[in-house]
Order: sequence, then C-alpha cells, then structure tokens
Amino acid sequence: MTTNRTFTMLKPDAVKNGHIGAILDKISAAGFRIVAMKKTQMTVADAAHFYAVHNERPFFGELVDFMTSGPIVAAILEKDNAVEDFRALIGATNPADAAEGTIRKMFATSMGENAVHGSDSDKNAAIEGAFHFSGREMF
Ligand code: 3AN
Repeated sequence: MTTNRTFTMLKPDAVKNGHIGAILDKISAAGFRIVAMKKTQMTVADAAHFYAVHNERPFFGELVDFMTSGPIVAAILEKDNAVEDFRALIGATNPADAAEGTIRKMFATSMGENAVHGSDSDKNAAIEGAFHFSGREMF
C-alpha cells in the first residue's frame, strides 16, 4: 500500500549551519505538504534503533555519533509518489555524486554529514515517522 508519505530529518550539520529555512523552502517548493514537524535531539539509543539496519557497517559508530551530536528537524511529508520524489530532491548519499540543484549538492559536506535523511520505502517511511511522532502530532 502506498501512503504518499515520507519521513525526513534535517541532520545536525544542516541545523548547525543555519540551513533549516532554505531546506524547508526547497521542500515546500517541490510540492511537499508538512504533516508533522519538530526540532528534537536523538539519544544514542534512539539513533542505534533508527539505524539498526546499518549496525554491521563500518561507519555505524560514526553515524550514531554524528546523528546525536546536535538537534535535528524531523518531519513527515506528503505528496504523490513522496518516497521516490523526495529521494530525487535530496540527491545521492555522497554529495560529490549528487545532481545539481539537489539538497545534498547544495547543503551537504560529506557522505556522513549529508544534510538530510529521506526514507527509502513506504514501509520504512511509516516506521520512521511513527518512531518520531504520535498520531496526534500528524495533521
Ligand atoms: P541514504 O541516506 O542516502 O539512504 P544509506 O541508507 O545508505 O543512505 O545510509 C544511511 C546514512 O548513513 C547516510 N545518510 C549517511 O549519513 C551514512 N553513511 C552511509 N554511507 C556512509 C559512509 N560510507 N561513511 C559515512 N557515513 C555513511
């Protein structure tokens, strides 16, 4: 089942570097509606759970350290074909490979500090959104 929703985090680098407004502007201009949004900071346990799929990868410790290093902005976004269209909007994981005009090309500095997260499937969008938001925070 497709829900037309995706989940994003503006990562600690984007928040620290003052890019929240510019990134939300691009997200709105691309036609996404904000269903839920908040500024928050993940604990080590939160990040380890959120990224559990990567826990065997060599960069896992670095990823958890980085994602807990400062506040993030978490949001659920809605649009037709949300998961795929949002991944196109953010660009490749490595900003060096990201297409011109994508959020990562504009705002990311490295493979680890890559400005934004975007869910990779409808199933994960639902799981990730529910991790950060209760039903009464979604509108
Ligand atoms: P994406 O976020 O584009 O779906 P994934 O799911 O492969 O990428 O990786 C999840 C996160 O792990 C990335 N957003 C990035 O922050 C981090 N990551 C992935 N590969 C590396 C790497 N080689 N070195 C450091 N961090 C990485």
